[in-house]
Formats: sequence, structure tokens, C-alpha cells
Amino acid sequence: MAMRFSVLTLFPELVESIAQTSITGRALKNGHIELQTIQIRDFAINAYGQVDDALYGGGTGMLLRPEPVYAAWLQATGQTGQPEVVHHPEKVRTIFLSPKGRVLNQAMVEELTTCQHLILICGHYEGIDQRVLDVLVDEEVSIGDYVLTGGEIAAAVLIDAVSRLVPGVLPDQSAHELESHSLGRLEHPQYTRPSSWQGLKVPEVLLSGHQARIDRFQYLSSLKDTLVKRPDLFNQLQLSAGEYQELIEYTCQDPDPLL
Ligand code: 6GU
Repeated sequence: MAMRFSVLTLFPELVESIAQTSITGRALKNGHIELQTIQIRDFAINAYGQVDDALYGGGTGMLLRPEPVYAAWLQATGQTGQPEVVHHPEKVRTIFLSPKGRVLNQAMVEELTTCQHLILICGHYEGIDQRVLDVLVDEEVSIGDYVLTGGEIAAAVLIDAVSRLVPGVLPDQSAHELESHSLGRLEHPQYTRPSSWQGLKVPEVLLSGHQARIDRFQYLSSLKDTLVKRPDLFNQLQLSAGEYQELIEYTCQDPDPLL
């Protein structure tokens, strides 16, 4: 079944333009994923298109009012008539993209693929009235420790990361399993033709045709890259004593200026 995304935003074209490009664009076309963007301004409180208001308690800037966000959410859940706020986060999950949220990682992305429908709420410039967030939001998600002008790019990041795990979206089903982070370590360095470029040679073993040795080389270079570039991830790996020994031998036999 297709994975469904609804994005509540003042800038639907921003999310759409990203999602409609490349691999996610193809996934949208062939129905592996579905994207519905909902323009919050369509639910403005007056004919002037007003969706925001000044802050209670003072302070500069404006805040999105609860009514337009709530009406947009009801539309996303397909509710007509007597509206109800029901939470089934295992099936339909409402996520608010915010720098206050839990920082997205691959384990969270994998967990999100078990949902059928993700409703993503994006704020822009200003925040959103806390009450509507308290009522609607199952989970607050950040994409990293820095501040963006709005949640739209973060929503596009989440859609991209989740979509590529939906069966059929990637050309090669097994491809994602081999890539950075899915095994808790970084992908090994990769090389293509020419075998010698500006005097720089592709590692010999990759040209040897000896698959077992190639696999070992790639595994160890993956571990070494993880150790050097992401020691935090490396420390999470459950390596056996033998694997440590092999990694030490590998890094000594092939000294690297970084180590
Ligand atoms: Cl999800 N939103 C905004 N506005 N800034 C962010 C973010 C989200 N994640 C990191 N920075």
C-alpha cells in the first residue's frame, strides 16, 4: 500500500517542488507514495486571508492562529461533518516540524515507515499557537541542531528519508540496506573508472575479482571511516574482539594520515 503524506503549510509549492524531483518524483508518479499539500491560508479567519496574529504576553512577531491549522488538519484526516480528534499514531501520525523536536535519525525514519499516513505541520517565520499543537501533534521532530526559516524543508527531508524505504521506491530493493547509517555505520568509499586518475589509483583489491577479499576490504574501510568521521556511531557498534583486531591490522597495514 502507498505511503501517504499530508503537509500543512503556507508554502505548498516549496514542498512539492522538492518532492516532485528525482526519485521521490518518480515514486509519486507511479503511486508508491502520495503527497497532499494543504494550504493553511485556505482556512483563513477572514476574507483578507489572515492566518496569524500578535502574541499574547507581548513580544515581536506573529503566531499562526489555531483555527486555520485545525481546519487544515481536519481536511488532511479527511473528516467532514462532526469533527473528532482521534489519535492512532501507529497508523496516522501527526508530526510538527520544529527545532525543539527530537532530532531525526535513521531509526526514527525506519519507525515512521510503519505508519500509513503522516501529517506534517510546518510553521513559517513565526510559531504556532501551543493549544492546537497540544491537541493535534503526536510527535515533534527536528532535522538537526540549527534553525531554519520554516518547517517546509524539514518536511521535505523527512518525506525523502521515509520514501526511499517504501518498497519499490528505490531501483534496487537491497540498495538502502547497504548505505550509510542503515547498519549503524558509514558506507565504504566507492570508486569507478578510470582505474588511475591524476596518478591516484583505485585500491588494488577492488580490481582483483576476489569477492571475499573485496567484501572484507569494504567492511573494514566502512568501519575505519565510521571510527574517524563519526566516533559517536562507532562507539554504538557491537564489534567482536576479532573484528577489532582485524580493524587494527587493516589500519596499520594501510596507514592513513587521518589515523
Ligand atoms: Cl523541523 N524547523 C525549523 N524551523 N528549524 C529547524 C528544524 C525544523 N529542524 C532543525 N531546524
